[in-house]
Amino acid sequence: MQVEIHLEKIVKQDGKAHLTLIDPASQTPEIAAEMALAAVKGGTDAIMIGGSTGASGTLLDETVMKIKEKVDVPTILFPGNSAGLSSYADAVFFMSLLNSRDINYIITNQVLGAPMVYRSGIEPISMAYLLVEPGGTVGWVGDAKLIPRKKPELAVAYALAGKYFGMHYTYLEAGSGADAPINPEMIGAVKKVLGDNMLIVGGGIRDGETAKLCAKAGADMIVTGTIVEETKDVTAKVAELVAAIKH
Ligand code: 1GP
Repeated sequence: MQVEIHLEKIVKQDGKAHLTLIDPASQTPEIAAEMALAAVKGGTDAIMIGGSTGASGTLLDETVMKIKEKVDVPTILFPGNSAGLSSYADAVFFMSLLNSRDINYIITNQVLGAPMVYRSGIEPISMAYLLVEPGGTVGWVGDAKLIPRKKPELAVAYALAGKYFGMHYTYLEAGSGADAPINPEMIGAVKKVLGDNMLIVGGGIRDGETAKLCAKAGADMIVTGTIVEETKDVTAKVAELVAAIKH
């Protein structure tokens, strides 16, 4: 499956895409697969699999395999480091945490993981990963020099640098479970300079209204993770988010 082309088609067709993030460390592979199925029933377009801590090895492989048994939307790895790769997934967000102070998150993990991506044939989707306040666990783990919430011009400068490096996607990340999502001004300013390049926004989005604000401001894809873990009715919650962002 050509995942990048597939996602582009969805964004062209529906205006926006919704991605569901599942952290393999948060539940068993069986429950992860049930959550993925429920999210697909709600209309999610792809399942992202990863996390900053503990999303690796057998647990990761089994989670990807179980999810793939249940759903036919793309599975995309969202690795916290080079151990977050699994040959069973369809694609990987091959990302660099551009505003990290730690070279490991900018290039070293990517160098360590690249041969495995090459051998396994998982599709790499190049991405500039940008951490904005509050940043959460990933901000701490990735030693990010967090972009202040009210400094869109800094996010724009990073996004441009990523684009000029040839990265196809930009991800504005507030951190999983953030109490405030990326603000619309920053999303709009970044999308303006990205043009046709894809903009993903995530972190702290819990309801349709917030998802809609982010989408309207310029996000092409909205990621939600925590709310899917917390809600009892995953299908209904994802349906709410999807209905809010798609035309
Ligand atoms: C985290 O942006 C994603 O990487 C999702 O964040 O868990 O807050 O939905 P939430």
